[in-house]
Amino acid sequence: MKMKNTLFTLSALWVVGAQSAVATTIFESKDILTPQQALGRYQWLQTCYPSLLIELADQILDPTIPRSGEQKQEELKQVLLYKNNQLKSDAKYITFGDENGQNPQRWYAGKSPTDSCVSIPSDYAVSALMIASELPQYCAVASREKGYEFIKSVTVSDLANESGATFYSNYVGKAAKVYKDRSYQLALTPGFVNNEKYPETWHVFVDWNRDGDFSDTDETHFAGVSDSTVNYQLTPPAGTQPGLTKMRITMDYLGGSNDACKEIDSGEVEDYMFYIK
Ligand SMILES: [Ca+2]
Ligand SMILES: [Ca+2]
Repeated sequence: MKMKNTLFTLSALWVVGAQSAVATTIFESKDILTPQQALGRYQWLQTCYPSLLIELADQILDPTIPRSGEQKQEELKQVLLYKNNQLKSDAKYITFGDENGQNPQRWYAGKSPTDSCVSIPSDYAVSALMIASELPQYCAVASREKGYEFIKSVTVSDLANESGATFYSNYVGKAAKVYKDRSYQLALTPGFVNNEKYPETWHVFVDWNRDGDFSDTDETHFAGVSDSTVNYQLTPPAGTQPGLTKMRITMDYLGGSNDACKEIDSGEVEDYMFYIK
């Protein structure tokens, strides 16, 4: 573990929120966490890299008060994450990067205490204290059947995610960077459980106006029907503003729906994040 010669002084730590992050290299790291995940990050560090937290505590807490290592960790946890014993909506968490604060290896620290301890890349260090970002609560949706087909891969802009079969997956933290005045080619690939292929219907929903739903004009995209990869050109509507939002993808053997909140019959639903620039 390499933490001794880090950027670990507060003056070198940027504190960034989702909005200001757009203008910095942190934008590129895409390490965007909800308050709950920020807590998970802290707990993961407590399990895997406790000395790193103690080092940070020594920077932040009053050095004239003697504390044990465990007390330092607990106090730092309160400072970063809690207010009046409640998890803060602007909870802070540690992110990592290379000496320029960038993430060329696409490495991410854990987001929950149960994530396994993976080593920090040797040329990485703590690069910033990030402010957690709470997306609106979107309508819940899932598929009824995942035993035949599923969403195997989603690619758009700099996002590429391969996955197995679930009824619903919420890929918070997996974000695609999207410039509001450009078009993007989405590639959507189905997977089949028994290697028997079926034509699948794809819908893509983006909350372009970031009001917490997928029901505004231009937010529903019918992407096509195929038993192999569907390519769909996605263009942000005129007037789209920069910021963080959500993309939902549904794949359904029985046709799916124009309604992003309607349960689908056989297939999968996956949610991602869009970082609109
Ligand atoms: Ca999947
Ligand atoms: Ca909307």
